[in-house]
Amino acid sequence: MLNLVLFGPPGSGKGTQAENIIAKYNLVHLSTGDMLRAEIKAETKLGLEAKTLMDKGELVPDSVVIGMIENKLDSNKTANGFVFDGFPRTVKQAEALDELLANRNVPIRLVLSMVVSEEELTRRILHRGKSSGRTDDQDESIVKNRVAEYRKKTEPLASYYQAQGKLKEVKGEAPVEEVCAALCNEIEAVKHTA
Ligand code: B4P
Repeated sequence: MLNLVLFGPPGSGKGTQAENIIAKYNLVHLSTGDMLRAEIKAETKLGLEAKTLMDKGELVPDSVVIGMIENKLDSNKTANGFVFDGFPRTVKQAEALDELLANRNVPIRLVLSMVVSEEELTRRILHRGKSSGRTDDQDESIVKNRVAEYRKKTEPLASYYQAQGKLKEVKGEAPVEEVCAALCNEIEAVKHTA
């Protein structure tokens, strides 16, 4: 099973590149952001609670996203592998994911980290905000808070995965096709390893 994590700050290209990678390698896309937005759209209790936090640019509680991921792993038992997009975002989430995957004997093979400057992240997200309808994409102070949450709670995961020898960095400011090619080079290097 080819399990990959797409890692990087908001706006670094995780969702964009996940689409390319799942199509090329026939994998299942697990985006916690998309799952939360689906809950918001369906106006579930979970969605309404998540919306309050997401609209401020804050992370939702670990237990919520871990539960969502566990359900998806169980409902996709025959998948070739998963692309985790926007998950894990805290050390607690990363530890939970390692445990869920260890119980299923299908560990993470590669963590692809996309490096993009703060200026470019803000530019991309505010640009997307003109058409995405996402309230968290439309206000510069919310975008800055999302990046600050990333620096404080998510960036420490880089050393967590570095210590496992799974982290590979890719320059994320090139055109989408070039970033995709760089990510695929890294995937090809691990694809046939155990
Ligand atoms: P996400 O949905 O994960 O939001 P994101 O980080 O902005 O998405 P992404 O990074 O995938 O967007 P992309 O760069 O592809 O999370 C939203 C919120 O949900 C979080 O703030 C949090 O509140 C909550 N949440 C989600 N998961 C959670 C978790 N695990 N724990 C707790 N809370 C969680 O796209 C950005 C733009 O850049 C696009 O317009 C794209 O077209 C453009 N772009 C991409 N690549 C480009 C390139 N190479 N060149 C030019 N433009 C590019």
